[in-house]
Amino acid sequence: MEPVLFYGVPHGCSFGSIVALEWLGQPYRLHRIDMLSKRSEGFARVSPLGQTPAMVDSYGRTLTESLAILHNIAARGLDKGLGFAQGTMEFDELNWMLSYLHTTLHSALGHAWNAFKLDKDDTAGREFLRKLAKEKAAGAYAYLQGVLEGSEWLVGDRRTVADAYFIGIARWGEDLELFDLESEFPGMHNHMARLEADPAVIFAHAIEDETPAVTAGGFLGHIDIEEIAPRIAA
Ligand SMILES: N[C@@H](CCC(=O)N[C@@H](CS)C(=O)NCC(=O)O)C(=O)O
Repeated sequence: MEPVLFYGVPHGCSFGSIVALEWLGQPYRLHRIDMLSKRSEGFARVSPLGQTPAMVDSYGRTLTESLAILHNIAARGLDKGLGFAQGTMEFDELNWMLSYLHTTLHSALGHAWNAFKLDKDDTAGREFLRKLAKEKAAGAYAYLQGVLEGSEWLVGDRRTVADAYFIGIARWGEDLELFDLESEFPGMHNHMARLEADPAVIFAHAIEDETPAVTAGGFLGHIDIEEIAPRIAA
């Protein structure tokens, strides 16, 4: 059976995995997780840490962590240029960029998500975390803008899973009201604007927002946890 991606709302980093699956164009299903609510037992079997994204592959094996999922998708999409063969310089460059996006940009903006989840009365805690997020993320945005000065895409000369992952997390700077990206990082904002016009990105927004979503062909619909459970390998 086709792989199932568990994506999180609101504004999950799983957004990038949805975009990558659309670019891949192979059959897949989705399962929605509200990250502000209690997780089901079924989901705990797929993602013991309770985080999204998570994936059940066509053999019933579970996979968590964006980078692992994106590499899985990229390996199935080498013919589409979504990734590169392991052992090549391009693969190392893609792996490096994905790691940078996760360990630097995602973790910087993660401080602001922690502020969002903090007790409303803890003003000092919220302010501290937001300041930290802004400082760290500004450095990452400036760095990525520099990368994009010499290149149309984050890695190589075609869109890859790095661009898919990037658009899912770079948006947080404005979602969390930390930056006005257009005026502060115009070069990076241009890359985001180009990606925002991509049908796969439009699709992923529609999925998150529960509005009509037009797939490039791979999306076969949402699936319930009860239907997935028997497929999960022991
Ligand atoms: N290292 C994980 C982090 C995933 C992560 O931070 N997921 C967030 C959404 S973007 C999440 O599930 N948050 C809910 C929680 O931690 O309870 C990855 O890269 O996949």
